[in-house]
Amino acid sequence: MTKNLISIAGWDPSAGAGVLLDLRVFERLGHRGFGVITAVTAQSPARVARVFPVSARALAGQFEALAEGLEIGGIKVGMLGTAANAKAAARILGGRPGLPRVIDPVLKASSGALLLERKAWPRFLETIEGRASLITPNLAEAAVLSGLPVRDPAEMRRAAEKIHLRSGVACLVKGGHLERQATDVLFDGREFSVFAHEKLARRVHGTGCYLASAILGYLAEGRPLKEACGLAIVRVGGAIRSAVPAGPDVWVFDLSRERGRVPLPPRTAG
Ligand code: PXL
Repeated sequence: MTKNLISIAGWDPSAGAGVLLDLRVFERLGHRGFGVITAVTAQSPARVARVFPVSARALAGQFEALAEGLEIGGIKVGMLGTAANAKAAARILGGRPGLPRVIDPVLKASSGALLLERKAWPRFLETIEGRASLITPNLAEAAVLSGLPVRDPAEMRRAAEKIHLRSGVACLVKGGHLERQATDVLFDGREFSVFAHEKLARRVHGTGCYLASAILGYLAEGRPLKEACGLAIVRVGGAIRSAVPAGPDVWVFDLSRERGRVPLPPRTAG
């Protein structure tokens, strides 16, 4: 069941997000993790100070060399930095149609730094069209990608549907920033699934990276999309409870404190 999973994402030296976090999540779920860097960031858990994107050639070159000798079991895409890198990542995803592929459309850090240059935003869904199993925007990202206001579960449904319509990719809109209850809404192209969970009053750096990586880990095990999303959402809740403080109003995951695998229900068919 162990698969080789690749994270195509940014380098966060504080290890709270990006490739460094993704690999630990993959390994926590029993997989092997590999990384292709899209951008180097200078940051602390609280703030992204600078972003230094790598060239699209460097991105493609890393992947090609890695893929030569590796049987790939799934790909996660996170921060991309530039429009050219978004295209390079889309080309990679398009070349592996049978694989589980999860895109976390990272646009901006909570502290405001751009993690994808703004000129790539309007065509992002076109760029990735039909090339992934799932896209996982938060409320702000869903609003940018759909062009609709996204403030409550009804608006999340409309945005998920529009993002799917424009991209041909199933969409999980994450409601961690909703005011009261945290609710995530999945639209798979046919039906909606709503995942309601407790809102934990903690701002944990890297939550989106953790969730997308965990979903990929469960998809790579052969679980259906809805089940993979549900399991990953529960898993992230546990990880948030094990997080540790890393400054004023910011927490970070500490995977060494997450004991064992979260017990899983038996695999369902489909
Ligand atoms: O959480 C978004 C994110 C993703 N990837 C990298 C980041 C951040 C936020 O800081 O640095 C590399």
